[in-house]
Amino acid sequence: MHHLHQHIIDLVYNKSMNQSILEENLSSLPLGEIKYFDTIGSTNEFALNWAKSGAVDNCLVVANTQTAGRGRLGRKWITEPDSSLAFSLIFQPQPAENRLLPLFSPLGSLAVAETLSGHYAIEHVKVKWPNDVLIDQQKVSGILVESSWLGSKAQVVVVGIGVNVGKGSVPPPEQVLFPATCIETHSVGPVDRVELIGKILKSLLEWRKKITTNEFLSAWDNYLAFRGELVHIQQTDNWSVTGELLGIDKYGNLRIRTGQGGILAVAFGDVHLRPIKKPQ
Ligand code: BT5
Repeated sequence: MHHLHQHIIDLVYNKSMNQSILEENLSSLPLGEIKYFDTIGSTNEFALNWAKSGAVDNCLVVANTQTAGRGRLGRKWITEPDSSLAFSLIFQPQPAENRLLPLFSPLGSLAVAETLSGHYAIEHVKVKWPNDVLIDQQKVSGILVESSWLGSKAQVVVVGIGVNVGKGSVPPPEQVLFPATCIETHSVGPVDRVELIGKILKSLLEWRKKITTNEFLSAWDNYLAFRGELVHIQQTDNWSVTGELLGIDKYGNLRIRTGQGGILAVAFGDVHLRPIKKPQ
């Protein structure tokens, strides 16, 4: 019953998203073509295929709900209808960007973090390296960057962003590995998804121009969660490390001070980062 009630609230406030509303509201941004779907498997999957059949730089795929939304490593991303934002932006990387592919996920998380704190006055917005945006240590957004390659060059980079907007978007605790939240739990009033995507995209496209600069890195570094804290990083296989989280370097690697006092750079890849609670 509670869920139904919430669904109706989400419908009333957030439903107004469709092809023409998006085109109209995003017309001031330097985007390519926009494709909106009420239901889709995964916007990232669609974007990768679309790129193969001619989508140009900055084309955008948006969906109201995804039936096979994906996270990293075959994990799932849950996109509830009418209350979530799910979209993918297609980039054809410039040569300079091709050397900095690991920074595209930070590009997405910076845009989301900056939008939430700058435009929606939400406090305690942080980025959990490498790709989650947190509010009060709970996940509000996830970013999945996928690319298709020609030889050693990425031909296409797809930046996929999922954001929990209304309360109906938050998956039940048993379906998530890390606590989840949504924007409207923390914002003053209801949040319009079309307005939100416009603000995120504006920030993202602006920061893309600066992806090679220190300004970009320090803006991103400012949002880094767990700095100075003890964290545990686990890679898929047998490798893991525990140490103090120091920050990121110019390639987007995470810097960790290990127990032995050495400093380690952990590459963005398939990693899990967890804070370690200090004894009281
Ligand atoms: C991510 O992966 O966080 C990347 C999510 C990217 C989603 C976007 S939506 C548009 C585009 N199209 C796609 O198909 N994907 C992208 P990862 O770090 O692997 O986290 C996945 C984990 O987050 C899951 O295993 C769950 O534990 C949790 N999770 C799933 N849905 C969630 C949600 N709505 N809110 C919070 N946590 C969620």
